[in-house]
Amino acid sequence: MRLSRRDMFKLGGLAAVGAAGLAIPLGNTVSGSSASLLPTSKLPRPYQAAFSRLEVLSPVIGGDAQGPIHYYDITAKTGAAGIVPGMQTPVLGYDGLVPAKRIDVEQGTRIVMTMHNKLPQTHPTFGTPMPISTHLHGSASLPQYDGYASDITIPGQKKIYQYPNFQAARTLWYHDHGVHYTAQNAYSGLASQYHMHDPQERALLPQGEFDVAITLSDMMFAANGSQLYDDRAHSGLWGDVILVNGRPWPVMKVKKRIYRFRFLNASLSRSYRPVTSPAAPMYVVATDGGLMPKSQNVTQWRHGSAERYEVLIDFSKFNTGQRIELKNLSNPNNRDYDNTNKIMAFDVVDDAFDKNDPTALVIPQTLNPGNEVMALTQTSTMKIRNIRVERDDTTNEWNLNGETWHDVVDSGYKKVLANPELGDTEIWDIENKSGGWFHPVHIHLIDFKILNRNGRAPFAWELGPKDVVYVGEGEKVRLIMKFGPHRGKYMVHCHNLPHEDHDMMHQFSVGLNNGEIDHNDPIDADPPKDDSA
Ligand SMILES: [Cu+2]
Repeated sequence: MRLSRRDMFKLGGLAAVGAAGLAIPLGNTVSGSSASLLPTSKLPRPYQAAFSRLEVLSPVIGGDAQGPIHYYDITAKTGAAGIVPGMQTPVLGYDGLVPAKRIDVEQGTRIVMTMHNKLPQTHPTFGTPMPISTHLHGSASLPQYDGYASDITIPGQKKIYQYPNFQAARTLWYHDHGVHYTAQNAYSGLASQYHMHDPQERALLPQGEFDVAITLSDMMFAANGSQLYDDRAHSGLWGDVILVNGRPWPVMKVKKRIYRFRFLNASLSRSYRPVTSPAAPMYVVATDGGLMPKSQNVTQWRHGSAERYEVLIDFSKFNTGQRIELKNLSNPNNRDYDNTNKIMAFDVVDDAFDKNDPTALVIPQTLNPGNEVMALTQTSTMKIRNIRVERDDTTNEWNLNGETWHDVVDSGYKKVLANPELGDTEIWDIENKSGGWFHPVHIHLIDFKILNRNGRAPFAWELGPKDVVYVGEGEKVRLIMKFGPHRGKYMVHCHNLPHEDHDMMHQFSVGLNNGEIDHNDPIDADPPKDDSA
């Protein structure tokens, strides 16, 4: 493992300096013009590719006495993607596709998804093992269908997942969560969006052509066009090529109206700070858990891995032929290269659109004032839990309160970070004393409200229901959440995936008393089946 001076400083020096918070400006270091080993002539250039929309997967439609059910049958397998012009990159994909197709569903329609693992025994590029576990991020699924990391489906098996879709409309995403190799699997393509609609969101926000999925990722390439993987002693992977829906820095044609963009940061480690140039009016309208109480005018936002922000961008005042770039101001402790300050571009066209569409030219102000999560308030009797996100410099392993997923496994999956009763509301303080890293922390099952960050108000773009919180350098974030509607064990982890895999993941239990049989045990309740037939 090659280490830069900066890494040596981080790995060796931080413990010696102490965790009191470093004032040294480690951030936004340009670590070279590129990370890929492609010849310069082959390296993708910004704004050469056309924007590509995520295709939508078609279900088999059925139902029972409780209502409609959509059935999906998906196979995780190897494939090839044309990311670098003139080259084929070996990938892993749902149905072999990168980007994988998206799932669209209406609230109240349940989904049954059969996931086949037809991957080889080892990763074709990285040589890592290929057990998978599929997590629908943003769904209050039962524990046995939540993609519990150790509930693995090995090559030759299948697992049938059930998704309830009773929650409010939101942007979800399904991605691999297999224990210790989530980073490689997601990096190679096992991820896509999942949109749940409801009548409230349909009435307020742009739909169809004007409701656009934007999955951000970053990648680096070997000379032969295959993916390079270097997580820098588990610190993170920072590619030099920014992809939007699997295309490098694409250009999208936009009409002179308001668009709704569902931004998902599917990068393993990189965080973004998107900004438009020239500035276009931007309003955040939904966060991880759906509609915010009120739309929030922003000029930029900080976007960590796995967070979703739905943003309205108004192109109505621009001229035909004008180009609006979506640039990336980045954040401290990313590794930035020549073109990682760019994401994509919008070219304004004069094409017709329906001016009677109420979402075309008017930004809605009030969205979902009655959201139950955003109505939660702290009381003096609530339990407060403190969670420290830390690194053990002797092992290069990350932990939560000094414990790792390894400790959970060693306990027979009994050890928990928290054990609220069903229906309890708690305060979680998540603290990052390190000056050298940021951690997007994801709590499964529930949506939470960010009460404050270092005692100050949350950022404007965070004023909605969340399931991932960016815990920046030296930050202490206070969250409030109500536990339910299911009992059982759920994961909590960092969503910088090399951190998660090594081994910054723990679990909490909801409503499980000591010694009680867990009928929704995430490993035993509905295990994968042989798929050789
Ligand atoms: Cu982390």
